[in-house]
Amino acid sequence: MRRWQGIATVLVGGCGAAGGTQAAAIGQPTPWQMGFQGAASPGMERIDSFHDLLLVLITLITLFVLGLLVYCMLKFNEKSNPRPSKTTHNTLVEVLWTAIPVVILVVIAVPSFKLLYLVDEVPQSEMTIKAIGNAWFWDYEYPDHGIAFTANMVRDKDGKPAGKPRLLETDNAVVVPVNTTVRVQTTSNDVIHAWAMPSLGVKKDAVPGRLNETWFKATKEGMYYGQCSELCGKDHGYMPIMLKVVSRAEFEDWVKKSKRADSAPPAATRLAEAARKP
Ligand SMILES: [Cu+2]
Repeated sequence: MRRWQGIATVLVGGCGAAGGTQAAAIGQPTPWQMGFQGAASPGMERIDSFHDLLLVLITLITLFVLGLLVYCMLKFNEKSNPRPSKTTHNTLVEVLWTAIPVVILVVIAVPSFKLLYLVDEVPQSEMTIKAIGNAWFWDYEYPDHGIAFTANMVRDKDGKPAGKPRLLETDNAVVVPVNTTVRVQTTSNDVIHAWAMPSLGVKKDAVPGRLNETWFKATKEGMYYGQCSELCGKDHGYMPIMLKVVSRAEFEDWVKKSKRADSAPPAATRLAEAARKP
């Protein structure tokens, strides 16, 4: 039934469903979801609107080309046009089919580059989290707060809490305050992984021996789920990312509690030692 509901939504919703006008769940995927997950950061909102712009453009271009093809097939087939014209050039048409695609490309390029720089350049950040990929789990560090922990996936055999998404829940969540610019640094202890959070528009490779960075500013409180997004080995699909966006007061509480808990920085030490080696 759900399957047919999904198909019906696509047929009725048309471009709108794929374009994200349909209310998509924030923070996690839903069955038969067609568009992106709901946006909860300025970066993802811009990615959404850029996607919508491209969808409109590509739909108009496709319909236009289809119209031309149908027109040519009807008007210039052998029956309706037995004596074809020998015309080989038409200056106006040639100028148009050069100039119009250039204008379309410029219309695409301007928001594209704006978006590229928006997501690429980390603005003045208020805090940093470091995600360190391992085969197959994530280590996290909060250098500003002196917190470090490991997050492992909650497996079915460990008793998944009811109502929680399967294969996306971890034993420890990354916690960040709402409306705060967070710098995310990614690296890896073994192979290439990627730290990705769809609703926040974040995806960054975690490469051994290299420190990559990106950023996000979550605008809505709640639970967000992501996954390692670089094929990294046999358990690639089992190293999810769980991120909890809370109020600033709750975040401060969490920091206090986490500091009290014994959280020896496993990966930090290993990385620092590796960096010191010549
Ligand atoms: Cu991975």
